[in-house]
Amino acid sequence: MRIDILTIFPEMFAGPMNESILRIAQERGLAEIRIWNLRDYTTDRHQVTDDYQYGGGAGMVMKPEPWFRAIRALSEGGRPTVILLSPQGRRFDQRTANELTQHPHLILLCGRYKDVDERVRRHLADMELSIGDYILSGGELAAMVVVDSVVRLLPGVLSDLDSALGDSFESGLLDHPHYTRPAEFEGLIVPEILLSGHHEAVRRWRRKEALRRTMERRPDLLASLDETREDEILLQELREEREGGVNDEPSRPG
Ligand code: 9D3
Repeated sequence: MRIDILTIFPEMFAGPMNESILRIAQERGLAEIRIWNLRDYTTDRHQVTDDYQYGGGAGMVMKPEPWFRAIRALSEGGRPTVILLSPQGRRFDQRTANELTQHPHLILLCGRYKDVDERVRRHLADMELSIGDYILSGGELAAMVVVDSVVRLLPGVLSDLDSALGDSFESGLLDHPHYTRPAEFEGLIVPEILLSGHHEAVRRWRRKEALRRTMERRPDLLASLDETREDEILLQELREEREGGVNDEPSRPG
């Protein structure tokens, strides 16, 4: 997969794109990620990318010409999928990440200032994405989020061991708690069942704890869960524990 990123702050990408999973994906030739400075596609002496908005009002708008020149230059040999990162975009989610793995060439446009000229949105972008309902200073961090979540899904990037299949959201539930050694740390113990060696009991405990967390923290996810007979039983147990007033959530020591 080829990913081109257009930005006026290319240096923001140096760290995240060259560490960990994204570095491995590139070293293995599974992803080719290129960062391009939008200023290099201006034609004026001062390499200006923004201007005042027609109609007046505070806040600058990104000029259309550099975007159009850049996309033209990066589109040789195919029709890339162009994605504008903006607060007006559809919310990016795991389903969209999965869908984007099917596109061999992505171009991500990182907006800055108040907005990009509407003609960029209407005539260059195939898709407009936001990463959530909070204000960022620009599209760069959002682009990094999208790249990270898409590239780790490409076949061959993750080891079988931490393959994306076991991930939270693939199951539609939050993850269950995890523990590692020691079995007791300053009096804090690991749930006995995890040390028991009873694989079926461990599996059931994990499913129940995943359901518990989802119920407590993200009840919206439960609404679209395709409940098995086991889930039904586990959820009933959780409701009964609630009525009994049992609260096993650890509290932060003072
Ligand atoms: C004037 C109202 N604001 C729009 C909601 C102005 C504004 C805020 C933040 C304009 C641009 C930005 C910069 N943000 C992004 O470019 C952005 C973003 C975000 O702020 N939140 C979540 N996802 C994204 S993707 C790009």
